[in-house]
Amino acid sequence: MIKYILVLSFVVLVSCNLSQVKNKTNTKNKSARVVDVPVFDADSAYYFVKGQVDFGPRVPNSKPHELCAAYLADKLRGYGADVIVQEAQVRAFDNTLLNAKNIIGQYKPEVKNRVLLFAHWDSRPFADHCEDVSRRNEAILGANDGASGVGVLLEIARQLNVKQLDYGVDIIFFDAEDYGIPDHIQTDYKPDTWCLGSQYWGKNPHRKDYYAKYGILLDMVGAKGATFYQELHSLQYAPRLVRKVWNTANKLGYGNYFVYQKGGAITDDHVYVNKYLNIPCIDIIQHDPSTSSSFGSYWHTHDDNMDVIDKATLKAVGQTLLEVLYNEK
Ligand code: AHN
Ligand code: ZN
Repeated sequence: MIKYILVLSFVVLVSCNLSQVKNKTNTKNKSARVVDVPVFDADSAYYFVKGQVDFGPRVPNSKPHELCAAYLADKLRGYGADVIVQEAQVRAFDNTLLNAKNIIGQYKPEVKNRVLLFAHWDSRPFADHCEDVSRRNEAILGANDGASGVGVLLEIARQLNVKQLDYGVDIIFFDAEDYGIPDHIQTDYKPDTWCLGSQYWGKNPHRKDYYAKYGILLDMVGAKGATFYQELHSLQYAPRLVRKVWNTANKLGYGNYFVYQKGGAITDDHVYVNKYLNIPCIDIIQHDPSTSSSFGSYWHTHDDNMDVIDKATLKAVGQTLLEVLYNEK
């Protein structure tokens, strides 16, 4: 009997101690900042990608381009953003005058502390990497190259409207990114023939002295099995932000997408935002070293349609971004 009591009291003692330890860790967790991060809805993002692609190719000076601009501005307005459509006449490599529209959605425009999120919304007027030479002068649908980044950002806009952040956010859809001189016309790479909308905005921001503490560009973020390597300009301009985003993605279990390896140095909209406004920016852009372009086999071809879009990839990028945004002060 005495033996039993001894064993029993030992058990009681140990469990008391255990619950004390448990309580201690609980109090510790309570004192740490616990943030409720919204759940990114990949179905919704997919629907926003399809909404754009359904207009057809969104090439400046075309009807689908005009209709899609109205759709994007309406969506941002519907999700509570203060919208400015910046009209910019820009000169393409072949001297065409493009009526470009940068679509800007501002959250809490009066707040000084800001973060900038951006993507290009135009699609390429050529399919210069298409195997069928006879179709190289046809515009592409750009489901991944263009629409995917915008789709993810529209879903984030929807979330920002549901649960407000304390700081300001700007979502910019840049135009005329993909009008760069085509490879089937000239092989000389002329970086400044790309990113015409962001170059214009960098020199003429929608607000005088515009500044954001950092910027994140999404480009080709919807393809099945996409991998995002750490782009070299991003590492140069904003190495800490690259680390923060990649670490966040890996913590959430998206390590198959966000790879800890260096990618290429890509001329993209973030370069001009860095260059003209000194806002440290990164580019989350697909890198596939097994393809000749490094952007995937469908890049700048007619295969860049809804078939390449995978909700799981949209989710990995969108949830990572929300996690970063809602943990930011
Ligand atoms: C080039 O490297 C030619 N362009 C990268 C920017 C880009 C084009 N993003 C989408 N299409
Ligand atoms: Zn492109």
